Amino acid sequence: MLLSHRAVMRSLALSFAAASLLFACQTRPGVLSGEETSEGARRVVMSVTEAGFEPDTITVKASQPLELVITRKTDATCATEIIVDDPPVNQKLPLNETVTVRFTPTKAGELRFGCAMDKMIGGKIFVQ
Ligand SMILES: [Cu+2]
Repeated sequence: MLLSHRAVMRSLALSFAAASLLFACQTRPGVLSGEETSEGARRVVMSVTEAGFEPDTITVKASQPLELVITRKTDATCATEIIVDDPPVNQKLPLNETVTVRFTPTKAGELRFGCAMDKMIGGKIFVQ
């Protein structure tokens, strides 16, 4: 009843592939980020650290109000506000204060967000 070496290797490879797939799905379009509030908005918790916005890629639905609950935890980067072009968002992120940024993405596609310097520190919102 011993598994052959090859069978063991194959099942290891399969579980690795499954784990990678699961991991990929968390950041890829298709799986919505965050949670739905009782008011029907989508709430995503983010922070700004020395690595930038975390998470820096989220997926949401067009026409669903979005609430980004953001806490900036570092003064070491220039990401002291969050900018979105369409719809226009420009919200200061005071250090160590949790700010709720509310807007509703209207069009499906990719929406960039980030700091005031052309979103050099920022990320992407996949709107589906
Ligand atoms: Cu910047």
